Amino acid sequence: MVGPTAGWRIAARRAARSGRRGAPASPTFTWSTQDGGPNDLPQRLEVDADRDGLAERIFEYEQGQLAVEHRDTNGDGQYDRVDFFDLAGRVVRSDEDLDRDGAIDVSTYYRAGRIVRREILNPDVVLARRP
Ligand SMILES: [Ca+2]
Ligand SMILES: [Ca+2]
Repeated sequence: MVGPTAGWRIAARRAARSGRRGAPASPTFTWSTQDGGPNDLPQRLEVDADRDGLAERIFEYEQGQLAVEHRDTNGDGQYDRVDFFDLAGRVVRSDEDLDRDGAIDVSTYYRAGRIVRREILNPDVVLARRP
């Protein structure tokens, strides 16, 4: 089945896989939709994998299509990674806040799943993380 319903399922499956180690098996899914009508489209999905009331992942949809995902990768309540998707559902850009100060440090651009460009916005943070 093609359309928003399929998109929802994909997002839910992805979200279910994303639970941190040790988190309860059943995350809380909170959907927001446009109007609740028969052609309703998803607008936003919040996933609280450990059920502490804070969503670790927020999926935003445009015309029923996944467009942006905000992620709290370490569960500190701050969204430190933002992925942007193309119409095929591939990541085209990832913004990362490596030192978790709320400001993006690296933007990585992808084409067809491969990195084509990386913008270093905060060289100090990025260099400090080099092995
Ligand atoms: Ca949580
Ligand atoms: Ca930062």
